[in-house]
Amino acid sequence: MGYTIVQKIIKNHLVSGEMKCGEEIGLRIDQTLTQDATGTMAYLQLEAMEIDRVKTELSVAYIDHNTLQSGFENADDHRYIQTVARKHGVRFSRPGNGICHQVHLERFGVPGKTLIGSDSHTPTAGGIGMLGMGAGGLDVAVAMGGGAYYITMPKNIKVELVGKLSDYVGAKDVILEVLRQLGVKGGVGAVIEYAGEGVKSLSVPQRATITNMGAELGATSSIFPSDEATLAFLKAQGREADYIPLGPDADAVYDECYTVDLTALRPLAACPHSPDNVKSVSSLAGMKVDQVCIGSCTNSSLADMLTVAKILKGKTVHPDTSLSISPGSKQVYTMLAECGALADMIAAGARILECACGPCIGMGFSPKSGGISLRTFNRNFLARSGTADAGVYLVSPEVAAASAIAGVMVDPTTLGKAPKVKLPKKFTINDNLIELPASVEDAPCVTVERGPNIKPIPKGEAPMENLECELILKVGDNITTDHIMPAGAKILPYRSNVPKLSEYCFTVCDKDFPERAKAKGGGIILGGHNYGQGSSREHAALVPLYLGIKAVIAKSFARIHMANLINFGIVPMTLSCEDDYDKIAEGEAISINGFKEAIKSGGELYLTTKSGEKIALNLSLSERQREILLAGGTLNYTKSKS
Ligand code: MIC
Ligand code: SF4
Repeated sequence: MGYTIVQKIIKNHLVSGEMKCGEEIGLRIDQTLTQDATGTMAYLQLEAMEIDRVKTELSVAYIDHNTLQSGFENADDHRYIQTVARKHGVRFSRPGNGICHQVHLERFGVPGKTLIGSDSHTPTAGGIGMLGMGAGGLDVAVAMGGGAYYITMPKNIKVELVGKLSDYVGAKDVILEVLRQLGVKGGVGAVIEYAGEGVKSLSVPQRATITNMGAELGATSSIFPSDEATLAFLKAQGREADYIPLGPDADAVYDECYTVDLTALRPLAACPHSPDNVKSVSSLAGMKVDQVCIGSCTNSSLADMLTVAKILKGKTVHPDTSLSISPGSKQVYTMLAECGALADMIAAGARILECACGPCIGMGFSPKSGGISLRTFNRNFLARSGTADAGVYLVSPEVAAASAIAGVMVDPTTLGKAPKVKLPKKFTINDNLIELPASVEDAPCVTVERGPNIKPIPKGEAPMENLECELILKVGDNITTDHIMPAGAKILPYRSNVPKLSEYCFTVCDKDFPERAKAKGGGIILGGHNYGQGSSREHAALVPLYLGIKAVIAKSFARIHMANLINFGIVPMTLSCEDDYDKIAEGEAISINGFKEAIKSGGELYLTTKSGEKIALNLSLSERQREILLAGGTLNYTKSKS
């Protein structure tokens, strides 16, 4: 039996476990990336593990999320990351160089290699045939130290692309269609491989838009073959030496197969508040639009930006609509300026932002009360934009630009012939904002600078023999990490300050939660399906840990969040019978006898409510994960092993 693309990469990087679907496997990691909102924690943990120099082929620290700097906090964190990177052998991508995933694709991604990043959209690298996976900062720190990265051996989903995209239909519409078909849980436990004749017609940045938003399917990763389009992209980046051809074997077997007919596809939009709430743009046409934001790691490539510039050229943004544009990288920004497209955007009235995440993570540009915002981004979770009652629609750059001019949602296929953009064969290459680390000899002389914003990381504790506490919060399905630990301009500056962050924990769902958790000394949380979907932020585990949360019971967990809970010693358990969810009420006192023993032995586990109801729980964990929980988290575990 032949191998799929991902199976080939896994086979070449396997350090432990068997390639059997559902089994835990350990992978050698070639490259890592961090961004600043998760990076401080990752490097604090690297230091705590006493790793002097990273052992990967390449590790890069990006500054792209917290660039508003409305106080000293972000600048403190940036300086810490810069100096710690310099000392420990990590390249540093300075603020202004662009969004981690876009820059990594342009300058560092290599087909056939493995990459983990402390950001859930690391699978963007799958656009270049690289196995990119989002991970918690602690897992990235372990990988920087040469340790393996552990995942569950995924199943393989094939998405066959047939035909060719029509005018005004883009890569965003392809992934929105996949989201429509599979839903936000459809990729859990799986990798998505794109195949079929339609692949050829898609450029690497288009492919990267699709693999980027594979994160919204809950997939472990998404990947395209490495072919002529990959070679052309690498050539344009002056990196053809990194090219290898890579595709599945002819007899590769997939667990599930889906088809997307590119020719039949029409512009789509993900409606509030979930990326899989997909409708046709034509059905929404005419809806008043208050704001349009173009950019993010999903749609900020040169081709996307040039298309937008062509649509805007000679026009003016509607008076009732505000348009922001953030190019994805310094390379894109520079090339837009060089060819004059930037002038067309400015002339049309676009508000040009720096090349960073910006509005995507609520760093400015929040919509008005009850406003409608069209965004070329990847997430439209409740309150993520910074305005809790705003409605965010995720659309392609074509829909976004056309709607910004009209002031209402426009189906661009009604506008006649689409503008054609021609990409240069060679891109402008200038890596002057990527700082190389100090040499091994000079590294000991580098002083790591720590500002007052950087507070110690809370420590996990070994589990109690028996657990007696309160069910302190009960939430529903698809709770995102933006619910658990919101981001945005007011909160993001405290990513290195867990005590301060804790004041905002779960406030999207329940504004009294932080106070209640503090007063009661913590407890247990009960969730529905796909608990913890979305970002890789380990703060969604660290902050509950700080508030005394000992365990989370859910119908099912999202992959990265479950790994983060275990890393910090919070025990993730599932309900053996989903209907039991209704039998436990918030505020109820509960007990779990033999809690520690069950973690040790893997035996059965029962929760007893005060009213005497007995509820069966599952702890489906690997031996390694049990040991981590018994040690009170990965830091303690790693120390005990060394
Ligand atoms: C996101 O898009 O939600 C983020 C912000 O990039 C997160 C990381 C973070 O919370 O810092 C992610 O996707 O992992
Ligand atoms: Fe940044 Fe948004 Fe991409 Fe997250 S999804 S990395 S916030 S641009």
